[in-house]
Amino acid sequence: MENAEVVAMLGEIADLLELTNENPFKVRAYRRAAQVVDTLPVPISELVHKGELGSLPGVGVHTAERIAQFVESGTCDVLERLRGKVPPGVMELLRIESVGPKTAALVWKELGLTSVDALEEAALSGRLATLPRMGAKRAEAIVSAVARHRSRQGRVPLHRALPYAEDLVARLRAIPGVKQAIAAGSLRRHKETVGDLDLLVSSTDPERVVSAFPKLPGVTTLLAQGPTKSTARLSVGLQVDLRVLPPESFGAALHYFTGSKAHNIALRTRALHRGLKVSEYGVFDAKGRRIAGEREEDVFRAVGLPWIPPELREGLGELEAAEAGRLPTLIEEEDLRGDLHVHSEASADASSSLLELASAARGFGRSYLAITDHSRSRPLGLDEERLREHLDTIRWMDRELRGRPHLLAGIEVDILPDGSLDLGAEVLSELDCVVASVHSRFNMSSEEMTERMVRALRSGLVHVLGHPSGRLIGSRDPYPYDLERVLEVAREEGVALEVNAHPERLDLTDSACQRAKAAGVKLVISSDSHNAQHLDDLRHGVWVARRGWLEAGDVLNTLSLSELRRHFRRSRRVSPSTWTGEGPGLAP
Ligand code: DGT
Ligand code: CA
Ligand code: CA
Ligand code: ZN
Repeated sequence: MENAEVVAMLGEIADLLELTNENPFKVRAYRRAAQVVDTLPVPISELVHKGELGSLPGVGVHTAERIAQFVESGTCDVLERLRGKVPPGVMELLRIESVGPKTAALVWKELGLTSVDALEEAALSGRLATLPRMGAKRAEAIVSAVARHRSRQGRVPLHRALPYAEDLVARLRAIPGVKQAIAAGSLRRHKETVGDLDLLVSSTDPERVVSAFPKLPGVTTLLAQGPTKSTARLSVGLQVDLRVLPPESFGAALHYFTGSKAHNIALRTRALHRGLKVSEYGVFDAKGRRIAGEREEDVFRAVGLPWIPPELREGLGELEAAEAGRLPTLIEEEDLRGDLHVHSEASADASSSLLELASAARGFGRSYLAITDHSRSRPLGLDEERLREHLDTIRWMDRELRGRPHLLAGIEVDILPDGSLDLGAEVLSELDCVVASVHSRFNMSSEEMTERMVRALRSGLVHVLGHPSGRLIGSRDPYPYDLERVLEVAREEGVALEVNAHPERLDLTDSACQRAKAAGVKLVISSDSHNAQHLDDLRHGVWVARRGWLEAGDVLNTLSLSELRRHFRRSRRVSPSTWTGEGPGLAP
């Protein structure tokens, strides 16, 4: 059992409790427990089996019992009892942006709405607007949120799908006679969300694989089955297409099922011009002889091209680039030398100490780490006085660590609605790394939001614009803003844009990375970790960058610390006397 499943269970109980109007203390207890489990560095099932759940701070006896039950049996009594009280359609309402448990409870109790369709109908007919605290404007917002909800339905964020794909692939590899197994499709292209999993197996005994597949753990419903393929649904809702191929076709199938469809069509057209036919079984010449198929790179070679990384296979010019010898040398995780956006326990929503962060970063091979906690307008955020104390601690810890890794003193400073920064220029100009982000008032017009961001970029104090669009995958759309204008100003000011690697943010997106590069703007890939474990999230940002055709040279945190500091010095205009460019103990 994954910790994420326990987190989801606790969250669902909290939602159900709120919907049924139960004691807010209970609700909070479950939410806090969910947070604790989410940042647990070990599998929760281990703690359950050792009887150590009770030692977790923030998890009460009652909650611990529910968790243990859930880990043992896949469900628990409280969850089942509550599910019996709330129609599933009402829970579905919570997946709509701007509808929380309070609103869902209100429309359910007052108007008897138990489905997304009914909610939309009530909003359109004006019935919704008559409810207390509702009004025409909110009803209108709900109508458009429902439309967005529908358009993304069924797609799963990559990071949620990955563990299931990896688990199934490992189990398929263990079936006797299986030579290779791999997850293809959008997952292999590292798209931010996947529609379904496409698993490929190389075996000379397809029957054995196809009959073993439905019995694998987590596979619940068999939807279709043939001699070499199968489609099933997992208990978590994800659909899986399985294909078994003979070894001589495996490379061709891997290419075909990696897609994308647009890439495949472009490649097939190219092959046709050369008198060749490409299918999932191989590349065939005019006489029907197979000239490639066992290895994927041979498929490309057969049509006169070098192997193209899956992230580029979107039919957006990758064949032309390959033909011209101009494929980018895509950035790799190993190219990243540091992380420039990390929260310590000095942020209310984060939990690791400087030392924990430093040792985890060292374990991941990072040579520097910028500690960027929240500024004063966030709950319990740092004001100037507390920031200065925090700075001293960071500098002290940096000296203690002796470069393993280097700690940079930074901040994630709020960009206030008028575009000013949440802390004074003097303290900001002392910092090694200033990330500026929008965290409030998302509902501005595009013009206002663009102006707000431009003003922050023009401050001469900012190194990095954090999570530029504010979107959360599957739950919050980006606020409207003019990316081209922001890029233009960022280039003029020498400010980098962040690829926030938090797997629910991935902000900038792949295509925005490409536009940033075209506009001459540098990027940084940052984890935005709120816990030491999440420092590992950088790989998600690397995938986005690769899909955006970025090379190591486009990304600032591939630089050594001394190069990075030189770059940051050049880009900052405001330098008070205290700013010498070399903080104490921060020798490059
Ligand atoms: P997804 O599942 O929506 O996230 O996206 P994919 O790319 O994984 O798409 P999927 O699962 O429908 O199919 C897997 C691959 O199979 C797809 O990327 C390319 C290939 N494929 C599927 N249908 C077609 C087709 O009609 N023509 C061609 N040329 N290739 C196809
Ligand atoms: Ca797929
Ligand atoms: Ca599929
Ligand atoms: Zn932030």
